[in-house]
Amino acid sequence: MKITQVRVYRHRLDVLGGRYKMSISAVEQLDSTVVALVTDEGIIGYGEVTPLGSSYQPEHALGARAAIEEMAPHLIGLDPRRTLLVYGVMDNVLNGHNYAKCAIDVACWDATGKAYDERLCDLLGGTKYRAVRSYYGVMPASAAKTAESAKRRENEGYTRLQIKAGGRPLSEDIEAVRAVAAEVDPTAQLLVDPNRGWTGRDAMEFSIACRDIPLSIEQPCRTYSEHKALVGRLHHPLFLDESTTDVSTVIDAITDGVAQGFGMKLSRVGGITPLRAIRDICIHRSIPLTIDDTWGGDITAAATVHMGATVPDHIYEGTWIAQPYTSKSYACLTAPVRPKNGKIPIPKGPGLGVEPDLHAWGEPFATYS
Ligand code: 0XW
Ligand code: MG
Repeated sequence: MKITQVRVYRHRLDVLGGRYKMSISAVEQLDSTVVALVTDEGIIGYGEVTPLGSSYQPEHALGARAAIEEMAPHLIGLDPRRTLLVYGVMDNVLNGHNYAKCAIDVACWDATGKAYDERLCDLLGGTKYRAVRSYYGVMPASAAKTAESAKRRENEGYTRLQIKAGGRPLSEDIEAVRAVAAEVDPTAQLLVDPNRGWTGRDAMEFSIACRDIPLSIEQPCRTYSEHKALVGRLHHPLFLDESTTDVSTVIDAITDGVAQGFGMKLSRVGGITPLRAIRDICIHRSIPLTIDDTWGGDITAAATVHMGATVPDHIYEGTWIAQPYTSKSYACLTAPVRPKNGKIPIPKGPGLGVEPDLHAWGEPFATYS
């Protein structure tokens, strides 16, 4: 099987309620790039990259399309089932830009699943589950409002709640988290995520002030070094998210004792191929991780759900997908990928199990052959 054409589609995704806010960035619309790898056997593989605006991470939508343009001509003639070989070609023609490589890599895995008539989760080692646990990100608000929305999500079936923090006086974060902890069931898994909005001192003060509450802290500071300086100084486990940019940083974070867990994003690390390596490293070191992405429609959601389904239960922290936060996405012919009672059913069918409604999508943004 050979790739004969690379099509790039562009979609606008709208945020439900108008705005998704984090400590130092907010988004209202997302710019999604979908890659379709067309093959000589009639199989088409799909992959997507949707950065969370341009300031959440160094990734941005224009960069994704520019990087795909640079790599696309080199993909023609390759067999998409040889996922490592395709990755090698991408690395040879372009250094870095993992997020753009993600869209191509996911499309290769989708095509592989379709070629062998296997679901992606089965290609990745198999699963015992029909659905994966999801978790909910509660946006920063007053203590009372944060507690109320955390309770609402718990009632919807979410057993893990991520409380967004940062971008305001630390005392307000502490109050909000204490209010949530008092409101939800003691068995709820709590994680506080300032998305790089705290200083190291904020993280230490927060951890002292909330010492009595079982929770984890995710990516409080901007840099890896700031988190390294926190080793031994927190009373809570530290998860890294934005700082873990590739497989190598994950290895460092584990061996340096910096991270006790990861908020892991498919596009940041470069797709299924590198994420599979990270999953395996975490299995061998018993490190908990989420399997998420920054944003995306059903293609990204399916990719993260399939991978999430293969993570052993004792280290699986759930999969966040953007659908509950999105009012408008691209059309698909298959059943929507959505959480129900806090769990996301694994899409049926080979590969990702998602079939775009190409008729509704119209003309591609670019085509390479
Ligand atoms: C909650 N998320 C997984 C979704 C947004 O992309 C941000 C992210 C996070 O944990 O930072
Ligand atoms: Mg995070």
